[in-house]
Amino acid sequence: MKSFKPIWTMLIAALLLAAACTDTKAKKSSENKGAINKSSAAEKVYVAPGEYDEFYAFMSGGFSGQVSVYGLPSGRLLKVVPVFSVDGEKGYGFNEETKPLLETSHGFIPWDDAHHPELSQTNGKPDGKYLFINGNNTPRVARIDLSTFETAEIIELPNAGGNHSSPFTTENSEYVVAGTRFSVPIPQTDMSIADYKGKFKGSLSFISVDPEHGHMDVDFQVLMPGFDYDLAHGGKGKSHGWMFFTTYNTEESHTLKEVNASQNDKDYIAAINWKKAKEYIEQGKYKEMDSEYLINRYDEKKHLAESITRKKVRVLDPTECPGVVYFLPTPKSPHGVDVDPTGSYIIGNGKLNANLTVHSFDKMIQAIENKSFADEAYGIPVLNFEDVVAGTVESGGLGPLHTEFDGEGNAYTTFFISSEVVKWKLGTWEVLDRVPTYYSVGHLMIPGGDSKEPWGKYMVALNKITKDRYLPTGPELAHSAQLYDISGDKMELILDFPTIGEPHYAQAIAADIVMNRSKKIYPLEENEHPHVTKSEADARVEKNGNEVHVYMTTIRSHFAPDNIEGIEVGDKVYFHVTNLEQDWDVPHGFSVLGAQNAELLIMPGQTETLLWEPLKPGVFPFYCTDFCSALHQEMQGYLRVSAK
Ligand code: CUK
Ligand code: CUA
Repeated sequence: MKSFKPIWTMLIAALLLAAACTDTKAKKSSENKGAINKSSAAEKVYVAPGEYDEFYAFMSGGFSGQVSVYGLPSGRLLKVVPVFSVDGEKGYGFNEETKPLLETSHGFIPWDDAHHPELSQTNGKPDGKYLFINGNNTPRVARIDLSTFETAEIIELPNAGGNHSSPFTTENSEYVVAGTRFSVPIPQTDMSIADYKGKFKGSLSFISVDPEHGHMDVDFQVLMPGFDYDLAHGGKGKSHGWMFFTTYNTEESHTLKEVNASQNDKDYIAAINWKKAKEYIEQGKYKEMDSEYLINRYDEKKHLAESITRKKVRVLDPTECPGVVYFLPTPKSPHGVDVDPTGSYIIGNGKLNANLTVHSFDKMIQAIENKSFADEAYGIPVLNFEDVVAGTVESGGLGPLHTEFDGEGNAYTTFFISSEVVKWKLGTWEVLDRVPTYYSVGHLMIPGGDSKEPWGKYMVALNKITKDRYLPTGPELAHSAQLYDISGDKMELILDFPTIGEPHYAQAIAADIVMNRSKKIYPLEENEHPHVTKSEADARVEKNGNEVHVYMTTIRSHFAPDNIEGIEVGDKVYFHVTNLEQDWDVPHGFSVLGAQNAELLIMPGQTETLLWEPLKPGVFPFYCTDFCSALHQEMQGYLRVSAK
């Protein structure tokens, strides 16, 4: 209990200060707007009409459950990819093909809180194949295929109470990790919340990614003490084979009323030797636990998602598997944990601290070899802080959260409370530069900035609060991204642009890597959808009791069939619409008056299904909802519904 009061007072002071800072900054911003060299900034972000951006940036949508895709440096919004949300624009979560993606062991859940996008990697570099993103609430990890920019898979996590420290990847995406946010009873059981301490548990999931198809599955979990697990990042280079997670609430408090969760002066960074864990798995030193979870995969040939139910998961107990987990004491509720491009330094940002703690991977290995342990926590060795710390950055800021790297030996850290980004030097720990952000920056992103070979050049601050930066839009304002040129010694703010939802984290990659993999059409001859119609001659209506299947085709600019009769009130009508086009950028849409399920948006060569249940007799029009040609407005038809 020693530091209970001071920490609590400090927390309040910090929050008050945050409010004060935001207020003064808000007033200052209009003055500050003049401080920007407008013509030089404009030139740096200007992408001439018809030209492409240099980078793709992928931003999490937070509580929107989506990912948004921007071009950098222009800040132009290119696409919104629905992941954990339904999206009427694309029919995602409404058509029969994508509904299974949102199934969980708790039923159909068309929402989640998406925090961290992470690009798949090859040799420690983003390879442009996939983008992973976590669902924080009902613990899930999604994989977006970057050849189609569509959600290809969503896996649920067993034995987890939320999923925040996720989905960070190893050097070759051998694993994508997911640490529980909250500890819960594992296995789940009905018990008193007050008995949390010592009884609740955490889990860290190691999700394997099949190199050929990208298919995910939970390879194994490491069962952990009942702390909260906040963020993670993979080792690289010399530290490849390790994964680092921050923890907080090592007091195992179940209520904030007593503010117990910030009582300890130091929490831990958990260092997991996953290569060693894998050896234990191969030796069979795991327990198989009953725990149900779903894997929902979209099959690109069948144009259809299917759910697979798993009933068991392999679990490692670190007390029975020595060498897998070590705790590195880290001051003041570490939030972000980031590993520099050489893999030598592990940076833990204690969010209630002003200084940054940098641990040395080499020193950590040395201490482990010397068996120089300070203590243990639930049978897990705790290293001596002095044995592992490489340095401290005296930042002069408040509320450090996240760090990224430019590949030139510099690190950039966000400070949420003092609303700024601080640039500092790895190895000497000296502060080189600082810039204000508007306001309350959370994560920041440098293209490739958490990989072995950052592209550098730009830094994007992802801000929670916009205040006076844009035209007001009622009580709710868009969150905001700010683009800084970091190619010189001084960071230079060059652009503000609004984001969709809360941009917790982002990733960016050189545009050509993704462009070269981007799909233009789905070949019609490869379409294996169970209800495909490959030519207009095969278009037809099949009625079986009260189930009607309409095998429909679209091509500029008509539907076949376009007059449908014989439907009765109470029927279930499935429109299986195949887009016969084989040209890039010619989707067709489909909807019908009274459709209970949004619309379809069908890509060239694809089949999608809309379920419609007519409730009234009459004649109902349907039409194409997506502009496709000069005759788009004529692309329509009629359905006749008779009383039963
Ligand atoms: S968290 Cu949002 S500022 Cu969910 Cu990555 Cu740190
Ligand atoms: Cu087809 Cu508009």
